[in-house]
Amino acid sequence: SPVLVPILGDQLSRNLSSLDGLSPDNTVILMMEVWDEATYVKHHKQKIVLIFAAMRHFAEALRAEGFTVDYVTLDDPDNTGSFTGEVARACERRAPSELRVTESGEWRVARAMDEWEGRLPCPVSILPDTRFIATHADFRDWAEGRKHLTMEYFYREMRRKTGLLMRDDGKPEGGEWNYDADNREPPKEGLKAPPAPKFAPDDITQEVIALVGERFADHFGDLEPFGWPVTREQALEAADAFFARRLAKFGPYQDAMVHGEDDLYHSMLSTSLNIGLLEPLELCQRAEEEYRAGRAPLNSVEGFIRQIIGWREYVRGFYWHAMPGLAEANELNATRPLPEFFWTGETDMRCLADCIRTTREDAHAHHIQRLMVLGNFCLIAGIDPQDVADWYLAVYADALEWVELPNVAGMVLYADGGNLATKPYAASGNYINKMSDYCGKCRYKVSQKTGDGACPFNPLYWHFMERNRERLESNHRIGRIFATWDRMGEAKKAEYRTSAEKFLDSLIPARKGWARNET
Ligand code: FAD
Ligand code: DLZ
Ligand code: SF4
Repeated sequence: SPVLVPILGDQLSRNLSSLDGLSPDNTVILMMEVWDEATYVKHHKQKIVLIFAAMRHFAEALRAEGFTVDYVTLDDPDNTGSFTGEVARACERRAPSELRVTESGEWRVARAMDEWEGRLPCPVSILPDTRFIATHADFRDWAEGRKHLTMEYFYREMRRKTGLLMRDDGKPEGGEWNYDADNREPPKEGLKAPPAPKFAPDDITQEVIALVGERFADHFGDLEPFGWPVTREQALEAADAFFARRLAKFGPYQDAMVHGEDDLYHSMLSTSLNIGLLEPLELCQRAEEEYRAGRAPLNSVEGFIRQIIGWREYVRGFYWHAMPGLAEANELNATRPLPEFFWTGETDMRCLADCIRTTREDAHAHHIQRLMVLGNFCLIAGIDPQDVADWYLAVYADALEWVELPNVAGMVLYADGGNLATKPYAASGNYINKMSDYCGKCRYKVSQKTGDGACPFNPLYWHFMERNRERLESNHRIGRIFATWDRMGEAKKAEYRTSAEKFLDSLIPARKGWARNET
C-alpha cells in the first residue's frame, strides 16, 4: 500500500521534505481546497485565486512526473471542508501504509496535524520544513538566555551560516554588516520604477477565477486583473525581471512612497516565496551574483538579503517562539475597533487611501506602506491588535500567519511588549511627508498640528505618547520624547488632546462581516 503525502497550499515546492526520496509508483499525493482554510479569515479574492491556481498547477506538474495526485476541489460534493476531514477520507480510500507530511507553517494547522496520529489508521510522520535556513533549534539556541531578541544579531548568524556576502577572513563584505543608513532616500520627483511582469491567467487559472468570483463574492478585494505568478517557471521569470531591472535601486528607495506607484523597486516576490515557488537561498545567491558581477551596489544587495535571511527567517523563528500567546498579546491595551475605511478605502487621508487602494487592487502594498502608513495609524489610533491582525491576514496575498503576526503584533503594534521591536514605530505626519509625495494634494495639512484641517497623524502621535507614557517613558529609544511634551504649554497640550479625540470619535467601526463570516 502507498505512502500518503498531503501537500498544503503553501508547500508547493518540488524539493519539499515530505517528497524526498519517494518514487511515483508507491506514493499518493493529496491536495485539498478546503472551506475552513479559505474562510478562517475572509481572504482577499486574489489570495484565494493565487493559492488554488498554484495548487492546481503544482498538481499537474507532479502528475506529469508520474505521481498519483488526489486533488480535492472546493466544489467536490464529498469535500468535508477541513484538512483533517480530507486526510481521513483519503486514508479510507487509499489504505496507506504511512502518512508523511511536512510540518505546517501555521500554529492552527500544526495543532490539527498533531491530532492525526491518534485519529488515523496509519502511522504519521511530520517532517521539518527544510525550505527555511534557520531550523527551529537554530532559533531556540540563539534566543536562549538573551534578554533582547535583536534581529540584527540573528541576521549576522544567518550570514555566517550561509556564507552570503562574507569575506574569506570571516568578516562581512565591505566591512559592515548593515548598510541601512544608505537606504533611506526620499523619492525624487517623478520617481518611477520599471514595471514588474504580470502573468496572464491560463485556462486553469481562469477556472479558479470563475470559482472564486462565484463562491467568495463578498470577500474584500478586486478579483481581476489577476497577474501573480502561479508556477515556478513564472516565479523564476518574475525573479529574473527583478534582478535585471530593480535590484540595483532596491536599497536607496526601500522606504520611499509615491502616489500611484505601487511597488517602486521592491521585488514583488513574497507570494512566490511564501507558497514555495521560490526558495529564499536561491534568491539571495542570485542577488550576491549581481553584486559580484558589478551590476548592483552592496547597499542594495545587502538590504535585499537582510530582508530574506534576516527579517523573514527571524519572524518565522519568533512566531514559533512566541505562539500561542502572540495571537492574544495586547501590551498597550488597545481596544478601538478597526475603522470601516480600512475595507472601503473611503477616507480623506490621502496616504491611507492610496495604500488601501493598492491593497484592494493587487492584494499587496509594499513594506513601508504596511509599516509606516497603515501600521503606524493602527498603532497611534490604538486599534485592537486582533482586528488589525485579521485585516492584514485577510488582505495580503502573501499573508500567512507565521509572517503576518510577528510583523503586526511585534513590529507594528508593540503588542508583545517590545520583544520583537525595540521601540514602537510611532510617527507623526512629518515622517510620511518626508518619505512620500502624499501630503501635497491631501485635504489635510501636514504642517498644521491641531484643529480642523490638521493632519490627523499629528495629534494622534501625541495622544498615543501621552496615553502610553507609563509604559514607554523608561524606553531609552523613546523616553526623551516626553521632555518635548513636557515643555509644551498646557493650552497646546489641550489642543492636541481635543483634536485627537475629535478625530477618534469620528471613526466608524468596521462591520464584523468583513473579516469573518458571521455565523
Ligand atoms: P521586498 O521589499 O522586495 O523584500 C524582499 C523579501 O524580503 C520579501 O519578499 C519578503 O519575503 C522578505 N521580507 C521583507 N520584509 C519582511 C518582513 N518584515 N518580514 C518578513 N519578511 C520580509 N510579508 C509577508 O510575506 N507576509 C505578510 O503577511 C506580511 N505582513 C506584514 C505586515 C506588516 C504590518 C508589515 C509591516 C510587514 C509585513 N510583511 C509581510 C513584510 C513585507 O511588508 C512584505 O514581505 C513585502 O512588502 C512583500 O513585498 P516584496 O516581495 O516586494 O518585498
Ligand atoms: C491560505 C489558504 C487558502 C485560502 N486555502 C487553502 C486550501 O484550500 N488548501 C490548502 O492546502 N491551503 C490553503 N491555504 C493555505 C493554508 O491556510 C495554510 O496557510 C497552510 O496550509 C499552513 O501551512
Ligand atoms: Fe497622510 Fe497627513 Fe500627509 Fe494627508 S497630510 S497624506 S493624512 S500624512
